[in-house]
Amino acid sequence: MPPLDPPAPVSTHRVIVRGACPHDCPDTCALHITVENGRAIKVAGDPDHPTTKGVLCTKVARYLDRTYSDQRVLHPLQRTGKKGEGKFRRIGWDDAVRTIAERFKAIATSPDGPQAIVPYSYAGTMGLLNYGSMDRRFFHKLGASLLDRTICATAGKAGYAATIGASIGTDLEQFENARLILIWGSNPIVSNLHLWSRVQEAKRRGAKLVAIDPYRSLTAEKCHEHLALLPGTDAALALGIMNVLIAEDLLDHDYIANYTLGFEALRERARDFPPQRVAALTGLPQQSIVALARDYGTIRPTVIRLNYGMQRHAGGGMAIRTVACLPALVGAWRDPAGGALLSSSGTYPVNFKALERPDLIWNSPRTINMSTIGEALLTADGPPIRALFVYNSNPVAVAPDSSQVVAGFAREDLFCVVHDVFLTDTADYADIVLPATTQLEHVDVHSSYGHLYALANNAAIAPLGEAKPNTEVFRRLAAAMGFDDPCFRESDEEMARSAFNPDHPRGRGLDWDALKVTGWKRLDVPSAFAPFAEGNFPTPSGKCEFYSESLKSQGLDPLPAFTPPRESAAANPGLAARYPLALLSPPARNALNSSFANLPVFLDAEKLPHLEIHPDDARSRGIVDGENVRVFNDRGSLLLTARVTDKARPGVVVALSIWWRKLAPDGNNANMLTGQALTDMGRAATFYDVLVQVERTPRLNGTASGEREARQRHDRYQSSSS
Ligand SMILES: Nc1nc2c(c(=O)[nH]1)N[C@H]1C(S)=C(S)[C@@H](COP(=O)(O)OP(=O)(O)OC[C@H]3O[C@@H](n4cnc5c(=O)[nH]c(N)nc54)[C@H](O)[C@@H]3O)O[C@H]1N2
Ligand SMILES: Nc1nc2c(c(=O)[nH]1)N[C@H]1C(S)=C(S)[C@@H](COP(=O)(O)OP(=O)(O)OC[C@H]3O[C@@H](n4cnc5c(=O)[nH]c(N)nc54)[C@H](O)[C@@H]3O)O[C@H]1N2
Ligand code: SF4
Ligand SMILES: [Mo]
Repeated sequence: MPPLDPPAPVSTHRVIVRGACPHDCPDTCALHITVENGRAIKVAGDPDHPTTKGVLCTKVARYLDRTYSDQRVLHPLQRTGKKGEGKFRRIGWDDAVRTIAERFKAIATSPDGPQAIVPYSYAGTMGLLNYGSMDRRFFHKLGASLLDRTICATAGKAGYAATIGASIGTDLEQFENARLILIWGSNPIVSNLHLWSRVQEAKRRGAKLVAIDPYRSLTAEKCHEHLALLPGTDAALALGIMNVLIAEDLLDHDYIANYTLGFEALRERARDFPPQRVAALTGLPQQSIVALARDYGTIRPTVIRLNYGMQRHAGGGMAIRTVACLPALVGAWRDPAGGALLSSSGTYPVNFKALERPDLIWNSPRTINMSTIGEALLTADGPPIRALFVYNSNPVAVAPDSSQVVAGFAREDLFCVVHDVFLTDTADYADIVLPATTQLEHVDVHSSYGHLYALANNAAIAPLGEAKPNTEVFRRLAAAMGFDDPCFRESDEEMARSAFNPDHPRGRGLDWDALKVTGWKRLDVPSAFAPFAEGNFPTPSGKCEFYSESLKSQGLDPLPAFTPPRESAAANPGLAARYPLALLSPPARNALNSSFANLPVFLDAEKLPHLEIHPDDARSRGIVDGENVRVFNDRGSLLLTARVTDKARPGVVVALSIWWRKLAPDGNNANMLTGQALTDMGRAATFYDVLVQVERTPRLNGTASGEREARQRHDRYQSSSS
């Protein structure tokens, strides 16, 4: 086997470089990149890494298509057309950096001040350096507005923390030892492949799999049972399970007495949720609820894979909090293969203070919520947003309520910089576009939110064209702004060395110089990690909190509770009369949010954006399979091709996402229909709390013209990229 050393950027022989997948996926695979004469020729999973096991998803198995795509942006660009047109001319890096620094200085010294400048970034790359380090330092020193990064997970994170204390849960590697696995608001075949292989192993060993999802996802299809509840009713189901566990005394009294807080109050609350009522709230048969509770109360070990799908609703935080109470009631945490997993990110001792340097903040800046960027661009409280710097994100495609988002980005008086690998929907609105490196071209260090290994990503090849990593862009901008703190001169290697806190018990032995040679290392936790076998919850009380004083102090219900979706017949019957169908837009298999959705791996497989609709809902609207339909609500409308299928339960329609707007037949995607209302906890987006109506459309009738339109858009896009 060839040597596994970080190579010189150009080498004359073949080497394998150790890397890590940077995408927003819980699996954070360990990569082997084969490089020959300075060119990457193969990207494979590390066969020795215990969760990757040599397997990559189809997207990243074709990573070279991304890195060497002829659609890459390889030089800085300046806008020549109107906002949104995507017309640019090539400029030099010095020019680009000077232009940005001059605009930022002018805004910072104007009466509006530096808070009129806003960073906008999310998890385009999850490497700790390129996710958040030099960029944060730069904006803190500048005095820019802070960004609340709420687009994905903050409702669930807050809900889980209210019960458990931190994002710590069952080890992915233990799932194969479980006997009952509830896959709850999660679609691992699509979004967590390496957990799915453990679940399949458990199935082979005789475990029972239950999917809880309004949609018969690829995963639900492969489970023994599928409970297709109404969207946003998970907390009611969990309270119904509790009701049965208590009524039939299927509890672990000893665990409850020693390691939980507030059981008596919870018992009272659960009394309000008898199976009959829960059946009405969730749309599930009463006997399924009782049977599930009996299984949950008697089969050991039992584990729940929760994912973020179920928290994109008004009551999303409380839904996760409520489900997270279940394992303690039955003592499931006693077993390493029991308990629950939402995210493992809280297990890592990441040294955010060292990376991001919040001590550089000098002006108590305001915070802009990324989930309401449309509103913020049009009507911010305080100084108007005059400049936006977008990186690691594609808000014009992914942020809710596209009409407002697009109107905001189209403001001619907004100075917008976009740093990306491709000319995304967002880049089309930029004044300056900067070329970003892909993971093969830069160094980074990784935690994960699905397993328990730290990983190193060595640069496998030299940057293509004039592409630069995020860290280098902000280093250059800091220099141009005259920021002279030594922290702005730190190299990526120096920052990588400070990424983990070595004094933390779980961080022992996490040394960058060793990590970049070995590629990955497990956190210092036992191989049979059972974090809460004997309590030790990282909550204020040290117990699993059925009753939460901290929720109460925030004005929230201190007990698990059920809040119906904001857009539902229960909460808003008038709206539901006009728009009777709930729309879900969860991830499509061959894209990662909007990443990869411009590449052949996605477009060849998905072809056109679809709407999955139940035969009953289609029939009553006269819709036949393959026909184009208009999906609409008060926020906007979208053209999709109908797929009549009972995968969508009656009353629910599904549009797998996230399409690039400019590659879709009508130039829109599902976020035309999503709204900017926020969740109960964590100020997060409510992407799946959406009501719509669907009708046959006279426009674009027949898939052929839809496909032709899509192809024309695609060709226009290809010829516009540099
Ligand atoms: N291939 C691929 N993988 C991905 C992504 C991707 O885009 N593509 N995205 C990544 C990211 S950023 C994230 S956050 C994760 C998301 O990972 P998941 O949370 O697994 O993804 P989702 O598809 O959002 O949600 C999973 C399921 O939740 C269901 N769901 C929706 N509403 C409800 C509800 O109210 N209750 C219940 N019980 N279920 C509900 C959806 O129908 C869907 O099948 O995946 C990551 N992995
Ligand atoms: N309708 C609907 N909308 C959704 C969701 C949904 O399920 N339905 N899911 C939501 C969720 S869970 C999430 S997490 C968000 C995701 O939203 P985003 O975080 O915006 O994710 P992506 O769409 O993948 O866009 C990431 C961008 O970062 C770029 N990028 C990658 N690496 C780098 C780098 O090193 N440097 C720079 N500068 N750029 C880089 C990529 O090319 C890509 O254009 O979308 C949300 N939006
Ligand atoms: S996207 Fe997820 S499954 Fe695919 S290679 Fe990356 S970490 Fe692994
Ligand atoms: Mo996400």
